Amino acid sequence: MRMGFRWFGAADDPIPLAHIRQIPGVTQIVWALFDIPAGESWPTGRIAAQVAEIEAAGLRAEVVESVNVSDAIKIGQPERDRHIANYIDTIGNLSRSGVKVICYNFMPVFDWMRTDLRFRLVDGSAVLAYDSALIAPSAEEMLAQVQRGADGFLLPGWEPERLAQVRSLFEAYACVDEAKLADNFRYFIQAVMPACEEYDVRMAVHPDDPPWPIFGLPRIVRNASDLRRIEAFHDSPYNAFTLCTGSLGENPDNDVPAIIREFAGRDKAPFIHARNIKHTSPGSFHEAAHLSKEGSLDMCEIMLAVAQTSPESYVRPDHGRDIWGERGRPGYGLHDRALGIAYLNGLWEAITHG
Ligand code: CS2
Ligand code: MN
Repeated sequence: MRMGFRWFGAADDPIPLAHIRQIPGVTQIVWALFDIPAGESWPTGRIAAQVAEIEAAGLRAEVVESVNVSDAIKIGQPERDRHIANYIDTIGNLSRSGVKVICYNFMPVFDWMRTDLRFRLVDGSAVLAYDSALIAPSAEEMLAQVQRGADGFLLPGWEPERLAQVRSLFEAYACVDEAKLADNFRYFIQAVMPACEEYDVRMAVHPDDPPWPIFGLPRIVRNASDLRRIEAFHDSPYNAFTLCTGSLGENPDNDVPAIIREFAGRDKAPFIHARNIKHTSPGSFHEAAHLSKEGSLDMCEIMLAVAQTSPESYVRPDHGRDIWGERGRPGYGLHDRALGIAYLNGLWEAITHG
């Protein structure tokens, strides 16, 4: 297991690299150039500067999350070939700075979705929560709702400047059903694979979060059979998955340890997001501390599955709670993610101890 920590860059993340360096076992920073729009290529100089900053703090920078895939690629619009050429450029540029894994997603319009960014647990900590009863009937009503509860932070994809595009994006997706989205996904994967194989950079798609359709938009990275379909686009270790235990586990029908065993067992899981969630009612959940008994997932079984099938995978804690008075970027505070790492390290040591 190569333990990592997601970091949003010196300008945007209140957590300094020096503090991350002090979490036992962390060797990797999971990073991105967040200001470059999807579809554009990442310049070599910017990449090298960011990697140098991370390495100067005594950490490595082998995992990028995310190089976002543009909606033009997902919809199959004419600009997609230019965007794919830029993506290929980025793959080459990242490889020259030692990047080994690119995490990305293939969700239309939005990244993850929650209805509450500061849901209070009985112990006073705050977590991200999703209550299907609170999902507004339209994306615009949802935005107003999210903004009210967001404390200045917004869900990814819900930035106010993007709202203007949201309506036209919804129109553009009107003709994209699951089959069409899967075709466009196949087209993308088949186009980037030669570069991944040449440059030794593994693509690792993140599951949809939540793993079911929202606002009538198709979602096709939800469960084991979806992952098998994606694997068949191009069967290679370079066409792989970020197995996010929380996202997959939000659907109680997904047997997360079995999914890890299946795909990591075929060398398709270079990156694991370890997170616990608690099911509350059908279609609803809140996030939880990493400890198994705080949520609905068996984190010990999950780490055992990783240890037995892909012990070299990169792992990071996924979202953490806000605790001890910290008011972090929702899901991305320091304290609870550090606690999560300490716990995952403990499981790992116990599981792998000779
Ligand atoms: C992440 C996702 O914060 C999170 O939940 O796991 O946003 C993830 O970075 C993207 O979906 C991957 O592109
Ligand atoms: Mn995740």
